[in-house]
Amino acid sequence: KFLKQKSVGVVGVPFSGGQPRDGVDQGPLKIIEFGLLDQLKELDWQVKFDGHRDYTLMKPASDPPVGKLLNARYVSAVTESVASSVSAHLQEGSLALTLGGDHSIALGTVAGTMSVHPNAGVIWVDAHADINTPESTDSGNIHGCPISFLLGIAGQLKEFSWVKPCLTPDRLVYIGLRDIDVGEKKILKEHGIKAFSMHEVDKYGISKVVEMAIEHVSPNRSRPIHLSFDVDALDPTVAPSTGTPVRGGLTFREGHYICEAIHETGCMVAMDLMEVNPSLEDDQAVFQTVTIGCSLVRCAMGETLL
Ligand code: 4U7
Ligand code: MN
Ligand code: MN
Ligand code: MN
Repeated sequence: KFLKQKSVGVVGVPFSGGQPRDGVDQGPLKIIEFGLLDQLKELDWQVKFDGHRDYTLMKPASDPPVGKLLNARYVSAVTESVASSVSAHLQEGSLALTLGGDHSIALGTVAGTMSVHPNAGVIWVDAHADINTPESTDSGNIHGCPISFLLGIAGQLKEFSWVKPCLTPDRLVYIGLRDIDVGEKKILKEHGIKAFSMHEVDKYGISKVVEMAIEHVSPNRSRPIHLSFDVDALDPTVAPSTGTPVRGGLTFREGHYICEAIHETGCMVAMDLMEVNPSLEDDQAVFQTVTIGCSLVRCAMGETLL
């Protein structure tokens, strides 16, 4: 509906600067090694892969904390570049698929989407709300903050001067939340942001939750959808290799159902798959996490069970 052709631009972002644990930068490499690009071709997508870009070239020689924020200049430079990659694919009428890397990258992907589809809605699937401001963050890790920058509630930081507020609170919805900081709770309330925590998933079931989430950000499927999927939304028994696991998460099927239902809308223009860290847990856990990451993407891009 919002794409010109069945083609996908794949942006691999081997970046870990939004959080302290090494290894998440190897996510894109492992996912592609696993064969995701061929799997998408099998689904009849024309695949354009940007190649494994080396973002370490953008690392500033010195990057002292900006208030509490860590690696602010580095995150800003990488996300600005990601925004233009995503934007270029969308401008050509392709879907943009971004593989992370830590979730700070979504500051770039969502900004890129909004530059081409300014009224797009965002479905953020995550155990966490990632809406801390530079003031509210305790950790200083920017992967916990991207949404506040997108909404324009982060204040003006000269290090992030390229970021313009591009998302409104009514075009954002969460699924899977279960570990929200006190400051984040206040922000969600204050701005009336729609959120389906694991409590609502238990209460209504995943199909009702996804239907309500889609209707919220894309009423009658009138708006393009950006899906930002943090694998830690899934239960750690299902996707163990991630930096900030939280128990009580989505099951294997619930995760896939979300992707299938979003595909069925025909509105998805961009997807992020974030926080896969192949250096955490054992080989079997890594295999399990990379495997599920690929199958989530395939489902969002049209793979069906029958
Ligand atoms: B992720 C946290 F304090 N809220 O800000 C923070 F609990 O992209 C976690 O969802 C952020 O994995 C998690 O550091 C970011 C913390
Ligand atoms: Mn996240
Ligand atoms: Mn998370
Ligand atoms: Mn995480």
